[in-house]
Amino acid sequence: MSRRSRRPGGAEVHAEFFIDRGYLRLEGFHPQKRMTAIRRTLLDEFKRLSGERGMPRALHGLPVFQQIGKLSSLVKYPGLHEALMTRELVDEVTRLAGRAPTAIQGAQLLLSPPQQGSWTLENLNWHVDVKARPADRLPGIQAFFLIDDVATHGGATLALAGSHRVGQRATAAASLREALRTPVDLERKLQALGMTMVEMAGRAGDVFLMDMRLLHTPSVNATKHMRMMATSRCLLDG
Ligand SMILES: O=C(O)CCC(=O)C(=O)O
Repeated sequence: MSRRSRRPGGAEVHAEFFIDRGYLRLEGFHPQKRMTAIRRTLLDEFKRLSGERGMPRALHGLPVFQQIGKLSSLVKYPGLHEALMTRELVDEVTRLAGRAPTAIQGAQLLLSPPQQGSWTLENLNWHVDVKARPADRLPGIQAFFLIDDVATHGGATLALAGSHRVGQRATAAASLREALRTPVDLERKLQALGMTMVEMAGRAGDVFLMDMRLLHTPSVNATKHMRMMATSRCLLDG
């Protein structure tokens, strides 16, 4: 049994929070022991690829966010999907969505090498992975898994809680685009739009479930530790 934290009110409070903010953090959803086994293999793979150089040769000279895609494609962990996207988690997704996913994409690693540079809100890659049609209908729920502890500014995915409703408000969408382009005083500007920035940092075993209409982006790993996360998308038909 996982040691998932339960807030007062349980499932209903979870669902209300998810509908309002567009995400939910399930602390300690997966047991630490399961994450440790995956983490060890990933670290061994990283060392094997790096040799004496401290960084895999294939990453040299690549822009920060391309390093994530490259490193994640070089490392394999057979059984990753089954270890992370468990029946219990699919049930949680189904409860939140109010219907079962029609397709679940295989889990993909999200690995960032250590010390990518200074942490910044400049030049991030804010995006959504699917178009919601109609805009007020949940198109899917994306799960983000913490395989290792991820510290603040340790390369965790960033998401904009509340941005799932912006598709229905053209003026807010324009203000948001402008705020993200010039991210000075960003927290205050987001607050004025009813949004908050969520950094998916936390402990190994935590899972974040995200409404796929939420804007999200990779971030810079400014720490000395490799960022070890994974993701899987649960798609919902009309
Ligand atoms: O944390 C990351 O590397 C970003 C992940 C992302 O944007 C995605 O999976 O859609």
